[in-house]
Amino acid sequence: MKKSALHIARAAYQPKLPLGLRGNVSVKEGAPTESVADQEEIKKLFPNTYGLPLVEFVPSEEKKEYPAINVGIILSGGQAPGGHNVICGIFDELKKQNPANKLYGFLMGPGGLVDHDYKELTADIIDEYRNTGGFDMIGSGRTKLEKTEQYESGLKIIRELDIKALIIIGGDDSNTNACVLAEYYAAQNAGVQVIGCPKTIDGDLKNEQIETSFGFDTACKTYAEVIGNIQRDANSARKYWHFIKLMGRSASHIALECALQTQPNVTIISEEVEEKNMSLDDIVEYIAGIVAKRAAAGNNFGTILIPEGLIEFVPAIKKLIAELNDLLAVKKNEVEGLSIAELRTWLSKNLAADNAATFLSLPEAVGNQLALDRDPHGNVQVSLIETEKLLSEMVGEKLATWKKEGKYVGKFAPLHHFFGYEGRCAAPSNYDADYCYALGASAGQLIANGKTGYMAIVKNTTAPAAEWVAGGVPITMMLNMERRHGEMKPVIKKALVRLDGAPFKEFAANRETWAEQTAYVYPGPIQYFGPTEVCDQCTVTLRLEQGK
Ligand code: FBP
Repeated sequence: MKKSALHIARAAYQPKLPLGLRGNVSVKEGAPTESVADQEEIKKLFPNTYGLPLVEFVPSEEKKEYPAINVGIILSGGQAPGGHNVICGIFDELKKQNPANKLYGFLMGPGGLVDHDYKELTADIIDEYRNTGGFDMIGSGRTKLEKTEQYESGLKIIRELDIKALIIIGGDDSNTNACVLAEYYAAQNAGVQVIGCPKTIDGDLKNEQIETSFGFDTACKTYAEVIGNIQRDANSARKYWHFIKLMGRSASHIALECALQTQPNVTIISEEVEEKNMSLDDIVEYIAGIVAKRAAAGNNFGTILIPEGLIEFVPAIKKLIAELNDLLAVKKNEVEGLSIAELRTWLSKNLAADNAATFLSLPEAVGNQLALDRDPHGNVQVSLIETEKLLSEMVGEKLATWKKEGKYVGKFAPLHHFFGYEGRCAAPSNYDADYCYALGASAGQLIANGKTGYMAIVKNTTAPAAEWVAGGVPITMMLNMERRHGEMKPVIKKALVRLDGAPFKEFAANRETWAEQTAYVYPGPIQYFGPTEVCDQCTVTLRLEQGK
């Protein structure tokens, strides 16, 4: 691999570890835990992994002897900056425990475990990837681990490679599956531990125990850099309205964080749209109102941030998707093999009247996306829906109507952008490089201490890294029962933007000023070398959430 100068310089960066993971480590165990809701049902479903205590790693005087073990890892789901550092953190921790320990990477996601596709990760491979972005060391995939045959096939290769523990690095769905797998192997007395690790740029895998998911920091900083660049261009040329769709499948954390970092003229937060029961037309009217107001002040330009999951939060569309999910799952046999035109006709007859009307009112391409292409976890592939174009078209139409009515609307020239894949493999910021490395080391310690059904966590990350606190949380503690495809399932509760939370409140207190004035902030590119106030800051979201 030909290396850039940054790649070479960055390889020498030694991620900082919390004090508790630096030397000899001992474990502090808390009281038994409960799931966040539906305790009786979750306890019944996870008899072997329910109620375990929280654990924290603290410095110790005693040097422990660790028997040699083999460990397997899987990268699951969408890429997120810092994944390689999790693997490096696991590798270094395992080698620190016992140089004879071995690490195997299953290739291209959970499918690699099922299909027995793997490679041993040796020091020379690991060193190539220190502090780099991407998941290309072993690749990732979205195969859902949910069937007994898959667990058994996995067990076969686990036995063959004499693997003692499996680490699944993934988002809420993948960690839910890790929990189910941990319970399955525990119930079988298979002697295989399963540990999860919180990954996703979307930032929606967080709760009392998980401060943030890794990759969110770097992805937001990468998007904020280009949004800032666009804003500087907009403010220089003063002739375009930029509609910018941002990744984040369901939650609007990325859009909110980017808004806090760059102060654009408009930011739509899906969770607010749902809460206020806004229709698509309400959103369009809101945006058009700001366009017209700025035009009246001579500003025929601006920036608009749109979360990619917006469409799913417009209440009428959410209701439609819920029925589509159930209907397409229950009537699978009837719809299999239908062409898209036939499926549209079938749906217009089989959906409830109000949902059918919503379905048919949507532009055909959007309706088709909702009815068709789900990922293996059943998610609507919102990254493929061009919400930014849909909204700008509708805003253009609204402004044209207002113009006909005699209202001054100025000139409206929209441009479209989608920032998603551009940020998922960026070289991790110092925050993500350190956070991921510590998560990896923490996962290694959870294994050494015989834990299963746990997720590695690192807390207090708004403080300097030495003061971070590493440990583990039983995954069952984060579960609740939710309806998925017509059935109640135990799942990790997804963290959406809280409208009563400090980040949203900060945004809401300022958005009117940002709409009318041109109050852009230009964050510039992520800095890896330099003063700590430039290089080592966490997200504004995390800082505000922690009242810092
Ligand atoms: P994860 O939830 O697996 O981390 O993926 C997040 C994400 O980047 C979303 O923001 C986006 O909607 C989706 O992945 C895109 O998926 P794909 O990579 O399959 O196109």
